[in-house]
Amino acid sequence: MLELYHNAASTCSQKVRLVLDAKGLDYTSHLIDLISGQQHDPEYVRLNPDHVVPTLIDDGNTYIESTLINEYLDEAYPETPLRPGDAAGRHAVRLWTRKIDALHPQCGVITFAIGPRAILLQQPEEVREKNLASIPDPAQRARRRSVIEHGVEAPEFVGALHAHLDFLDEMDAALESLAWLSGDAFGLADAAALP
Ligand SMILES: N[C@@H](CCC(=O)N[C@@H](CS)C(=O)NCC(=O)O)C(=O)O
Repeated sequence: MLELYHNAASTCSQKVRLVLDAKGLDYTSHLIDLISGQQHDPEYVRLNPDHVVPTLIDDGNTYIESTLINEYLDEAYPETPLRPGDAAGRHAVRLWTRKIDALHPQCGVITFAIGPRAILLQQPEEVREKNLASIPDPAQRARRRSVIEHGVEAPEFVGALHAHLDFLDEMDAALESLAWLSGDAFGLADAAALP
C-alpha cells in the first residue's frame, strides 16, 4: 500500500498526486501542515531529513524528492507509462524536470511573498522564528526570512518572477511543435510543470 505525506498547496506534492492519479494508484494520505511547522517534527524528519514534502512510502520503503518519486512510480508501476519509450524522449523529459527542479526555489519565493506571508506574520514571533531556524538549508532559510519580512519588495522577488517568465517562454516555444512537454502524451514533464 502506498502512503503519501504531502500538503494541499505544495507544488512538489501536486506533482506526485498528478502522477498517482494518472496511474490510477490509491494511497493513504498524511497531510503535513507547513504553516504550523509539522515538516520539522522529529518523527517526520526521520522520513524526510530535508524537512520538506512530499514523502512516499511504498511497501515499507521511503522515497523523497518529488521528481525522483515520480520516476520511481513510473518504473515500479509501469502500466500507463508516463515517459516516452525511447532514450532520446526520456532525455528530453529529464531536461524539463531538471529545469523545473532548479526553478523550484524561485517558486517558493513567489509563493511565500504573496500567499502564506499574511498568516505567518500573524503567528507568535517565537513560533515563526522556531520554524525559520528549523529550515536546514541556510540559503533557503535566508530567502524565506527575506520574503516573510519584505513580501513582494524582497530583493529576491523580481528575479524569481523573471525566472518564471523565462520558463513560461521556453515552454511556449517547445509547445509550438510538441503536443505535451513529455512528447506525444501527458507525462512526467507535464506533471512537473503544471503546478
Ligand atoms: N526538491 C524537493 C523540494 C521539496 C520542497 O521544497 N517542498 C516544499 C513544498 S513545495 C516544502 O515542503 N517546504 C517546506 C518548507 O519550506 O518549510 C522535492 O522536489 O521534493
